[in-house]
Formats: sequence, C-alpha cells, structure tokens
Amino acid sequence: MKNYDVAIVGAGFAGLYALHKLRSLGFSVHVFETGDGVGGTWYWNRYPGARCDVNSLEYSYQFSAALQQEWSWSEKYAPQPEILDYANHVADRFELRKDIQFNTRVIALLFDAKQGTWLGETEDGNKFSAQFCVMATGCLSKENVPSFDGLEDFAGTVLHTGKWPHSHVNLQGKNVGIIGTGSSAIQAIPLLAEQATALTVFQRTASFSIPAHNAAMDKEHERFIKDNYPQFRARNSQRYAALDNHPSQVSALELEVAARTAIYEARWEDGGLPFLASFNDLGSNLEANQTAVDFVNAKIREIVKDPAIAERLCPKTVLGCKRLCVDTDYYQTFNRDNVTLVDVSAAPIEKITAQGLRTHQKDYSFDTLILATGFDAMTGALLAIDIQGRNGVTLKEKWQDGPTNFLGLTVNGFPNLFTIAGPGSPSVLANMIVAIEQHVDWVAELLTHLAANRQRTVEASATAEREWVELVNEIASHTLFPTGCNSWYIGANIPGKPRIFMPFLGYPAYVDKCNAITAAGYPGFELS
Ligand code: NA7
Repeated sequence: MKNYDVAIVGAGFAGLYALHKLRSLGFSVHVFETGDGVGGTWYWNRYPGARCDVNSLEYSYQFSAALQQEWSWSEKYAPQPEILDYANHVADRFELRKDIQFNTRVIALLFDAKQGTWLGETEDGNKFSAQFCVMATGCLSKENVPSFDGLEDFAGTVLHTGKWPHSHVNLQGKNVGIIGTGSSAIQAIPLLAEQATALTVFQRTASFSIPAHNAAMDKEHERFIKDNYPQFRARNSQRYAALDNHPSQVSALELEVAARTAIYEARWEDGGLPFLASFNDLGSNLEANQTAVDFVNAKIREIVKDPAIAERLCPKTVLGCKRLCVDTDYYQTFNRDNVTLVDVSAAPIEKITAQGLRTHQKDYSFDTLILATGFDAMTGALLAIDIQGRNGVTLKEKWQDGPTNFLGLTVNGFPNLFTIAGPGSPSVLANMIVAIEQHVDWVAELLTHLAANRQRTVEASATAEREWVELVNEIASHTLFPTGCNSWYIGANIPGKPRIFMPFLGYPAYVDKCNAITAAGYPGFELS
C-alpha cells in the first residue's frame, strides 16, 4: 500500500496549489482526481457561455510573480476554455502532473487512531495511507439532479450544465428544453437560443442578473496591473471578499431617488458583481435592498418587449441573497421568436415524459433536455466520500444537522483532515482563488509547525468548533442571507438538506482570525 505524507483529493485550483505548496516544503504529496485532467470546476462546467464572473486579473493565482507576469487573459471575464488552459499551464509549469493520479475517485477515508493516519480507498479498489488529507473537492462540484419522475424515460439526450460532455454538443436544428434559471442557465441560454431551433426555458424562481459588459482585455489596464500586481493584490486582500468591487460607504436610503438611480445606472453600465456594492446596506436592510430590486426590475421591463414575459422574469426576492448572476444578453434573449419562458412555480413540473415534460398544466416536447439545476453545494462533494473519523463516526453522521467545523477547515473527531474552502469559511463569498491560497498557506504553516515540533496529529476541539459555528451564524444573522430566499448558501436547493447558512461572511476579518490562531500557537486545536 502506498503511503504519503499528504493525500489531496481533487486537482482543481485548490488541489493544484496545495500540491505545489506542500511538495515544495518537502512533504510527499499525492493527488487523486476523478477527471482525466486538471481544473476542477473549470474542467466539468463546459456548457456554452461558461465564464467566470470575477475579473480575470483578479481570478488567478498570486503565489508566483513570474506566473502572474507571463499569463495573459484575452477578456475582462475569462471564458471557461481559457481558465482551463490556465489550469493546465500551471500544472505543466510547476510539474504537477507527475503527482496527480487521474481517473481515480476516492470513495472512502478511514482514520486509524492508533497510527494517527488516514486509510483511503479508491473506486478501483486500491488502498493508500496518508498522515494528512487535504480535501480539495470543490464547493460547486456535486451536481444536483432533481428526482424528476420519468427522467429515465426521456427518449432524447439529457445533459447537465455541471457535467457537460467533453465532445462537441451540436444543438443546431434541435428542440431544446432547459430546467433552471440560475447562473449557469443565464450564461448558457443566450447561446443555446442562437443554436437551437427552439428553446423552452422552465423557470421556477426568476434570478437577478446584471450585464457583464464583457470585452477584450484592455491591454493598457493589464499592463498597469502587471506593473503593480503586488500592490493590487495587497489592496484587494484588505477589501471585502478580496474583490475590487468599489464598495460604497453610503446607504441606499440616504439619497433622493434621482441620485440613487444615477448610482445604480452607473453600476449597471460598469456591469457585474460590483452592482451589489452600489450601497453599503443592500445586504442588510430590506428597504434598501428593495430599491435595487426595483431598479433591476425596471431594467427587465425596459429590455423585454412582451410585458407578460418581462413580469415573469422580474424576481420577487431579495437581490443578492442568491448569488447574483452576471450575463451577456440574457433578458434580451426572451425577445427572440424561438424562445419560450414557462413558469414552473405556478404550474410545477409533474414528470419528464418520453417526448419532453409535463407540468400541472400542459405537455411540452423537445429532443434535448438540459438540467441547469445546480449543485449540492459546499458539503455535497465531501459527503459523497465515506469519511470515517474517530470512534467510527462518519462525517455524514456528524453533519446530519448541518456542517460543523472550526475555521471552515478542520472538524472535531476528524484529525489531520483539512477542508479547503469548506463550509464555515469565506470560500464562495470571496474571490475563490484568493480564499484557496489563504487556506493552503495556513495549512502548510500548520504542517510545518507540527513537523518541527515532532507532533503527528492536529484536531479542532469541540468547544472551538461550537463557538465557530455560533460565530458564522451570528454574523449571517445581521444580513438578509439566511432568511431572504431559498439559496444554496443555506442548503435550501436540495430537498431534505439541513438549513444552515454555510459560508463565513467576512473576508478579510476571517484571515485575521486564522493568522491570530497561528501566532498564538494554535488555540482551539489539540496538537499531539
Ligand atoms: P443554481 O444557481 O443553484 O440554479 C439552479 C436552478 O435550477 C435554479 O433556477 C433552480 O430553481 C432550478 N431548479 C433546481 N431544481 C429544480 C426543480 N426540481 N424544478 C425546477 N427548477 C429547479 O445553480 P447554477 O449551476 O446555475 O449556479 C451555481 C453557482 O455556480 C452559481 O451560484 C455561481 O456561483 C456559479 P430555484 O431557484 O431553486 O427555484
């Protein structure tokens, strides 16, 4: 049986950097990856229009100054193929592939308390052991396939946006149905509508979307950032969510309507996620939020010509409570003759039929069904592995009422196991790559500390864990996130999933907490 200092599960951005960092510190490291290539999220999500909603110059690694200088992004928001090229470039440049085992799914991890090591098993029946496990399994990687009656009876092709085929999908001349109107659907729909003969969109909840105004990379701006990358990164690391979103210090309720609208107009013209930072209370005050809702709904009514369709597209929820979408011509697409919008909240989907789909009102036919139904977010990929900690307790049992851990990184009862960008950390509510690098660096420092002190195990204490979960919830309770909508942040998109707000709201305060723990000699952890 192979034995490693560190086993990493996943070769996405977290797994790649963890491998590079820990290997460079002298640990023996091995990565297990289900896919046949690197890239994680950007390896699987290949649907038409897939693109990052964070600026290219920010959504990239900063651990290597040379890498930052040599890589060039072609657009303001990078398309999926380019991000995947980048992941491959990183894998080659830092010679990572030799320690990555592709086409290998880890199915079980068992903690051997006597040895203080993890025993792992892969789907092909092979076993390995490792002193430490780094779970780099991704926050949005376990796709959600709703249990529609009759799905297996569908005579045509079923595709999921999060597991899009690697071969070319030709939708020319096809009659396509798509279920879901979240970020993935909103990116895909305009392109699907161009390709397909007919496209029927089944919408349960309308989403807010802000135009990306994507464009070719401004070379002058790129040059400026490249010349100042360390300062640019340092500044961003002190900003909320580690993003350059130009946060306003003003309440939406402080201004007269005309002045407020002018600010929304300017943010709409700039496009993208910074819209959320138009005012300082959109995430915490319902009345303030309503002003943003009204602005976006007025835009939808302006763009979409048919008033009835426009009304259906106008979200009735809190803006930003679900992940804000960023699009290119999403609302405009509903002006096309070949696109139909069906509201499946009023008349829910009853079943999938051989020819299409039946709602409580009507039958629809199509030959390709696209599920843009999202993910079992944040915990899905971790719980898909049979992880057994001390005393035979599984992570599934431990998390039956929702994820509990310390710093979003370590779980009491599961020593030497780290969840990169885990629930309870900023992850999906921060610039993900920045959050990943911070987690990996923190873990690397801890493993170095253990080795220097001849200690073999580290485990979060039950008290630290309880207090952390209370803190995560306490912070969230001051915002509209927990109660404003049924989001995947609270597990509400998966029937039966415990409802608990999962991300830690507050980068960079989170980093300060992690650093303080390192500086103080790891209070809240038992090192032995
Ligand atoms: P999302 O944002 O979770 O969207 C999933 C969509 O699928 C959403 O519109 C759901 O409607 C819809 N859905 C899910 N299950 C059903 C059923 N059973 N019937 C009808 N409609 C359904 O996933 P995405 O992949 O778009 O985006 C995930 C993240 O990736 C995104 O937040 C970005 O961070 C990138 P609902 O809203 O639940 O009514």
